[in-house]
Amino acid sequence: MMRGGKDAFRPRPEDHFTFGLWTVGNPGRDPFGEPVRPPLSPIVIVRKLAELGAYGVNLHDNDLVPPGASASERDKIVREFKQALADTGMKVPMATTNLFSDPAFRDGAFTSSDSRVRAYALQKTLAAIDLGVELGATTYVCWGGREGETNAAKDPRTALAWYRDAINYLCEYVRSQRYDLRFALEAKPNEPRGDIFLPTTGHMLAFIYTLDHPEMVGVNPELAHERMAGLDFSHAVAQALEAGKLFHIDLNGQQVGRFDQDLRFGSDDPKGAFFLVKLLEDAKWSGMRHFDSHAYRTEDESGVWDFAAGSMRTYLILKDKVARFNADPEIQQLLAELDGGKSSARVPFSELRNTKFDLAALRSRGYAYERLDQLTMELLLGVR
Ligand SMILES: [Mn+2]
Repeated sequence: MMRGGKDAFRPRPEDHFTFGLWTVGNPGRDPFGEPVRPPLSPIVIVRKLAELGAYGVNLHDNDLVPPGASASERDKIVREFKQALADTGMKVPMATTNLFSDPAFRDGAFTSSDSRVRAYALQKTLAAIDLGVELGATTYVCWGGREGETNAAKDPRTALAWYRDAINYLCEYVRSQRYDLRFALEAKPNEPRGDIFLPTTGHMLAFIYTLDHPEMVGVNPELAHERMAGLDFSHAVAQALEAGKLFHIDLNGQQVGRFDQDLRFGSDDPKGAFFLVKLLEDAKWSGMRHFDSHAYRTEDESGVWDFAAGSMRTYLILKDKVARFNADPEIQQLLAELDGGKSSARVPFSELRNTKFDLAALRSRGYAYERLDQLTMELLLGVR
């Protein structure tokens, strides 16, 4: 639907935009510099995002409950957070576990060489699953941030078997508790360390079918992570959608071949962002549009809210461009002609061996993709 009027690109809860507490809450730390912004409390984040039109927030266990909190401290924090959710109508559709900050996870979590670390990682994840379910989450994301340090230490086949055991164990736990919860595995090729096991969404998809309960496990593709690997993000998302495995998605911006930039959605490669939005909207995908990104390190708090509002606004602008693309007579005419126009008929499989093809015509035809792509660019650049 094309939008109009002064509120044309104003986000609404029904647009299903969500942010991690860790995204707008990012204090601007980097490997060479200390934090530049004071921490924002989860309650402030919930209230401000609700004002901006978001649907909900997602969290790692430790984004809400600091490590080492007592049971009574935890309960107080969770109670106050739930009150903020109730006051604003904000939801928590997804939760995850921090399995990378604690020095105990220096060799990874589910694939650490130390079986005690692997067991602790599972224990921490069970507690985080309980917290997520208590807050209403129905999707649980697993990102193995530090899995895969050095090949001198372990046979990668063994590490993958440990990884599989961990996900199988977590699925059994969810089944035993009768939780309404599915897992979404998030791939990343590198960072914080040189290599991470299961580096792309395609690797994750293949891994899922080796699990005991593949029906409980899908993927959480992240734009920046596929782009870091130099891949077309829309292709990864399409494969997940087509397999019925797109359980969640992380939107942001990223230049190929750089450090993990986590830029504002659409701020880099707007054309790639457009084709992603087109894919999700054409597929009528009903999931959350989650932003896993953060504001430039230059920003103060008001810059953080500009970043959050901009992320949602860009998505809605691109969604409007998708509607324009789908309604553009010249673009649609070019698309309709691709398969030889309306007069062409598919060759029935039974007649394939005896069909004569006009190879001279097939060899010399043009596809008009230059014109199609230019029309797309003109639409995106605002002159069409
Ligand atoms: Mn992510």
